[in-house]
Amino acid sequence: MKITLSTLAILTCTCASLATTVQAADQSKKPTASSQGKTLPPAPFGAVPTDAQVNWQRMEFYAFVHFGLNTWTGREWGYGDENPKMFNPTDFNADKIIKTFKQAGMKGMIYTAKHHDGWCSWPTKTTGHNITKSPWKNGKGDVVGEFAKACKENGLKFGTYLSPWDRNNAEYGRDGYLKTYYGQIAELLTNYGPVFEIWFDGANGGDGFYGGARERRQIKGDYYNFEQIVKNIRKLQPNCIIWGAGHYGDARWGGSEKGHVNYPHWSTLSSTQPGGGGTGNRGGDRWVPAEGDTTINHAGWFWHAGQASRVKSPEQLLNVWFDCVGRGANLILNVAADQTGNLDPADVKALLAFKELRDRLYANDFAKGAKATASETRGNSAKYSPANMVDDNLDTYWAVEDGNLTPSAEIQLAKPATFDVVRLREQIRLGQRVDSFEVDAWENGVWKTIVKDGKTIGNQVMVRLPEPVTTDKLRLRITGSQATPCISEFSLLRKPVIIPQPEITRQGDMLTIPEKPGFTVKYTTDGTAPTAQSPAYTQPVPFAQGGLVKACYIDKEGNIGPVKENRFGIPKTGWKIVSSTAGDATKAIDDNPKTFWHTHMAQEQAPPQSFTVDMGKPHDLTSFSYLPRQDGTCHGMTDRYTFEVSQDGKTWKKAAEGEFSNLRANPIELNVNFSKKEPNVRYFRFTGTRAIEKNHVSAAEISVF
Ligand code: FUL
Ligand code: CA
Repeated sequence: MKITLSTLAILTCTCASLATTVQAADQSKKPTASSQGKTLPPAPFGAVPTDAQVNWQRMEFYAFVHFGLNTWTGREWGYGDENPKMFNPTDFNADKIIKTFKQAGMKGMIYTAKHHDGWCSWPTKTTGHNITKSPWKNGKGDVVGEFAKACKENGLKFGTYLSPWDRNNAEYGRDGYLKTYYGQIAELLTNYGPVFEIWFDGANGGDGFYGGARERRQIKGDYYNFEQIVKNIRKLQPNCIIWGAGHYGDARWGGSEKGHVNYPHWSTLSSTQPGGGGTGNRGGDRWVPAEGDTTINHAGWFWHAGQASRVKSPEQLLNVWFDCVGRGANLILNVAADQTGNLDPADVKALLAFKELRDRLYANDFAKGAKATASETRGNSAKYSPANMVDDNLDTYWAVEDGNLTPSAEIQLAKPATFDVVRLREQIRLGQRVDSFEVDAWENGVWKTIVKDGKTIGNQVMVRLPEPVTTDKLRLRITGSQATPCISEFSLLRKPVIIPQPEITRQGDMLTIPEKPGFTVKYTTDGTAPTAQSPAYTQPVPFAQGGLVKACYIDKEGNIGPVKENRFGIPKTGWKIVSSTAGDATKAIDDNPKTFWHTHMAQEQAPPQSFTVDMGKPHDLTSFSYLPRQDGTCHGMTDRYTFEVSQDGKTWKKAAEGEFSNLRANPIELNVNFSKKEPNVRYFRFTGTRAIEKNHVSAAEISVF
């Protein structure tokens, strides 16, 4: 990765108009880097981004769309034997979806052209398991093409996800598949115009259909030959950001499927130090910035029936924003399309409310245009003036002499401002340099430190203050850096005041919604949206049946906050464990997500392990759910299960069996719909038949609906 002449030209552009705000630096000091009377910019430090990476990091926010056969089966990972005939959206309109993304401030979208199930959503020549076999548009459809076109027409960038793991392909795990896979990459990068990013998912190998073999296939680390894949992509689309791809890609995973990235945060990775993923490696030799990925809906990556009750609140999304974009990473937010081919209205509502919160956050940068002075200015030159930090221009920056690793600068605002977010940005074209910083506010005639122990800055850092601060003068102190710091931006923002969204919990037969000072709580149990006229919550509410509960806070002015929906299963009061093969199964039916049933690591407690429940009375059931343990480990999480039902505890019937997918990366509650309603069920038996880690079985909660 090299810094090009054109980027240097941008970096050294003259900002003469800003010269008046520069305080005279120490005249006795000689610029360390000058040539024929001109002050040279600081030399790049360590790994630096390519132009394509800089442009990509400036996008900040784009959509992920998971849409394929799983949308019809309700699975998160298809096995590979799904019938392409299922794919038949009644009302798919790419333009409408992309317009929503645009309205939400997203700069692009990435579509799952092929997920792990191997079904290709474009008319590929590489496999018959594709959209030409689907009834949609009489086999003439091309979802990739429609999304690419809609992106182009609406000014968004188009990207694609192409799962390396292919549970359909008979040759998967052998040489034969590689040719197919390379062919798919080539088709996607040749036939659909510019692709801004291609995603190579890390979930690889395991059991699958594999052309009918129905077996487990493990692959070795270098099976796909990503070095070669990357070379091929560079030829086809040199500006395409390659996500993942072992040690050869341009961008890395943020480290969780919650969208968060860690702090301190480095955009660099080291070829010699393994790990680093979430935080990156300080002083790493490759510029590989992070992308935080998450879904707007707790139900998973694909659309699932009834998921409206699991959408994230605008406030939760804003917190993701701070923990991702606010740490210098990009955010890819999944908004899945449903069986009609539309986005879920509940998701869209949250997405647009989230946009409004960001608009309010960015409405005023109180530091913009402030008078800036510094302990030192490189070459005493306007090009490196501290005023460049408050000019709302990412290309200009404040710099000091080489060797000065701990400079400071002050900004004087025209009038006092109240803010609770401090944002700083480095000129990343010159590498990531700063190790630590602090920020002081001038309050009552003294400096008060408002940001203590700030660590990395990099592409950007947004520090949320515990309380709003009011002042008209601030000081930035860089307290440690690897090379002379180059600071592009220093901003002061105010978080929007948000009406929170309530949490609704159930213990036994009673619903609880926390009350908040300054708000009334309104709720409904009949499926309608709560309004000012709905019942007010003042004490736990009896709720003996399962079903939908909705609640919201209303402030003193009558503003209604975001509505929280919860879908509760059949109440667990009176349930009894009839038998269990091992462990304390009451922990899986105690309505407490923190406690969990588990068997032990002993031969006789290895999967399959099961427990049987007597619900005390009969219910008509349509689905059940499995909540994996929530304590941060995957031990005993069961990725294969059977679920049996009985009316009398003697005659049993299998109501469902299958796979829980993606538990390791995204351990959420997974719902399984029965193929038909099971009437008068009084007993059920859950069996975990395989564990993803350690040879025993665990479950935090089993619920029925
Ligand atoms: C994961 C996959 O296994 C999930 O299904 C999803 O596509 C997510 C974005 O990446 O690793
Ligand atoms: Ca529990």
